[in-house]
Amino acid sequence: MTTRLLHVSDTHLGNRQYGSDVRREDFAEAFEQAIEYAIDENVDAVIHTGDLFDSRDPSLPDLNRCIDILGRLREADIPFYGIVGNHERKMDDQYLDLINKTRTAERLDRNPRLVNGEVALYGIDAVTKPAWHAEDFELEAPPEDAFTILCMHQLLDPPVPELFANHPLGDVIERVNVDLDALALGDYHETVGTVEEGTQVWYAGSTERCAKDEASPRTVSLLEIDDGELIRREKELDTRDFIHIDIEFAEGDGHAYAEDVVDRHNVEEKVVSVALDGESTTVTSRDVRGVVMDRGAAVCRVNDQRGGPDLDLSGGPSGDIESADNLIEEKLAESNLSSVAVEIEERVREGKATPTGFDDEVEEYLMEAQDEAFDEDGSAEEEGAE
Ligand SMILES: [Mn+2]
Repeated sequence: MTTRLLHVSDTHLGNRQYGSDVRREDFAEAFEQAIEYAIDENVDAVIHTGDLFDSRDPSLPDLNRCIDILGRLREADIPFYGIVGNHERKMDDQYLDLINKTRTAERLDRNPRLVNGEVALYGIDAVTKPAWHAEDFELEAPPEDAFTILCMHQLLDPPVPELFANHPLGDVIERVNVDLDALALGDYHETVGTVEEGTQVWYAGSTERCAKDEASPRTVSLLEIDDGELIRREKELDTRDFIHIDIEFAEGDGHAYAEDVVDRHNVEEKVVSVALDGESTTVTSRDVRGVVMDRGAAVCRVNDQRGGPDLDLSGGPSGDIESADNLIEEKLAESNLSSVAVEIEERVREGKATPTGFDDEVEEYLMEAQDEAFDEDGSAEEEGAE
């Protein structure tokens, strides 16, 4: 028997990239394309490795749209299995749980879901950096002879280049108690893969460009599992083109000059980023945006670097400023807190007080943690330093 799965990831539904509703629609359409492909290919199931939504509070229209698209899968009798990514992660219930109630999606966990009686799917939601060292990677044992696939949403090296990765891949392979045949990953938006100690490891990539440096084609991965062997093929999605235009101004260059430079490019229906360099002139970035949009661009973003000192912003905050949450988690990870402290910090940061308030909630949580740590058999749970 052959089992065929479609691996989709990082769809970021609701992303109004560059403040554009056109882009928001693009993200929905890319997801739609992936799901249509799953239906055309009549796969046995779709797996999604997180960041289904771009934010932890997706709008009602985004949620509705998502359920509509997933409804088509359901009509085709194809189950959709997902995990929670860092972008959409909430403290308690997840939007995926809500969608689950419409019976169009199911959340993977540490118990295997069997597809065709031969492929065991597991899922571990995105683990924050500070919680990583205390995370429990224990999975329920799979049925004998099952092909095991674990879905996660983390930046692991390899195949993610060390510079962008958060943890070594070996961490996962070592800490998971089950013999994994495959590790299907999300979070990294490029399509890359590797093999480690007999485990096939790969990222399906995002379905739309979340940043202009995500230049390569967006893909989903078609998995064919036959007799314990996995063959993976990438399917390219048809997404909107990005184009970059540099306009170097000399003194006295006016509107006509900007038009000339723009006219050397076909901007129609594209996402256009323009960098203005050189001398400050009377032409404003708004003027340039007008020129580009007049020529039929879908979205235009202008970065005016004229006149000022030559700043190299490539490594710093440009279009995609790292979120404050990331920076906080970065610092917390360095302080090596216990899982209890990490959880409390997260609840405070999410800032959603229960009706009884934070005091009671935290107190209750601490009591539970205490009970758990010093339970009857006297075995204190191993944790990092408080
Ligand atoms: Mn993502």
